Amino acid sequence: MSTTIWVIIVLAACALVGGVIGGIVHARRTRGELAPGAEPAQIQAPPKTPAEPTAAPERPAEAAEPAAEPPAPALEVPEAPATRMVRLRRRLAGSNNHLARALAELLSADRIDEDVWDDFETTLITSDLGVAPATELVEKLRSELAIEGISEPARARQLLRTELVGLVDPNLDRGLNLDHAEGRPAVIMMVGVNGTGKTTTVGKLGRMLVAQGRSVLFGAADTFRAAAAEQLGTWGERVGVRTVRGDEGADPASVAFNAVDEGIATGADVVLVDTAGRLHTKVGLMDELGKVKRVIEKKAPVNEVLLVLDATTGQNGLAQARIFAEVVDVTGIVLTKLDGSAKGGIVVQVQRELGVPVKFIGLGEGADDLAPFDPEGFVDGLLGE
Ligand SMILES: Nc1nc2c(ncn2[C@@H]2O[C@H](COP(=O)(O)OP(=O)(O)OP(=O)(O)O)[C@@H](O)[C@H]2O)c(=O)[nH]1
Ligand SMILES: [Mg+2]
Repeated sequence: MSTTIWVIIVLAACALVGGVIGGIVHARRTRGELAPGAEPAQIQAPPKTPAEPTAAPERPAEAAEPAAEPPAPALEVPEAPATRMVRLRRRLAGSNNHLARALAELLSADRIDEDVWDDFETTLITSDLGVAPATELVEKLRSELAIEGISEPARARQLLRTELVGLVDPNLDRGLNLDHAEGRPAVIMMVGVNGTGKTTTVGKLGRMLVAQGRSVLFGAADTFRAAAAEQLGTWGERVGVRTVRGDEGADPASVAFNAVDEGIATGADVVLVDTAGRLHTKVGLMDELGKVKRVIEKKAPVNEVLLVLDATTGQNGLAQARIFAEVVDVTGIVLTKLDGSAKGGIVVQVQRELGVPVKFIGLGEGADDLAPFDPEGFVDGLLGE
């Protein structure tokens, strides 16, 4: 073969190899594995710590394998309270910002006439503040602004903020009562209609309490569906809490009793009892709830009965609240799904109706999406900062 032919073959081979390598690099770049110009040796695994905890179930700590095996995944670390509040307040502002917008419109109007005030009052009413409080608030704001003149938007905003904080009532005691006698755990029951977020709230609250260094036990007193105890058990594994369960269809009161009994035996600080969702109109189911509470009280006093209300259900939540309060002496409210609702005003109505404070708000499905209720932070969230 002539030298020329050999040269052609070698060049063709080089081109082929070069093309293949180029193709591979291109493919990896388009998959995001390689930064332009990066050497393969510099490829790094994506960070393993997501910004927000994910719902992936994890194994409980006691199920860890012997030392030779890879270590069991660490329990999720709860988000620090400060960053949690900043993140949640932003989320609240995101879903409730029509109040902030209405205020901005009010203040930017050339002339605040009857129509402008009416629109503003309507916004307050549609955020579930209730007709009477909304009317009172508008009257107050009108007269104060008339005295002071509307020229200063910041002052008007300040006035509205003060009035709203007053309506939400900063003087109510919103602390979770965790007092308990030596050798007997504090008991907290979660009650409410179907799907409001009871089980999720037990999980989130358990995580908060564990982060405070308390020993916690879950009681799965929702025995209607096997899946309910499974769901709570998964939360328990995720936050490092044992879940006491019964068989499907077992008497919920006896499961609650057993959970508190185990809490006594193990010296737990808190037992959180999840109950099945029930329509407030079903008398038999409401009686059953009363029985669960009475049976627990044979072992230890119930510190708190938290009524879990879905903020998106609006006025219906008030009817539920009234009936649950009659049956089980509700001591606090957890208002969930405020992240998806522009109806933050329901806080005011439900507190007025029951005379018990909103103690926690749910702002998402994540494990850290529960916040102790703080009137000033809440109003700032509503008004947008
Ligand atoms: N966006 C949002 N979703 C929530 C919140 N709290 C709970 N959820 C979701 O609401 C749905 C129902 O939650 P669960 O905790 O199962 O409700 P439950 O009250 O235990 O339901 P039942 O036991 O069937 O009565 C789930 O998809 C939750 O992830 C919240 O604050 N925000
Ligand atoms: Mg449930």
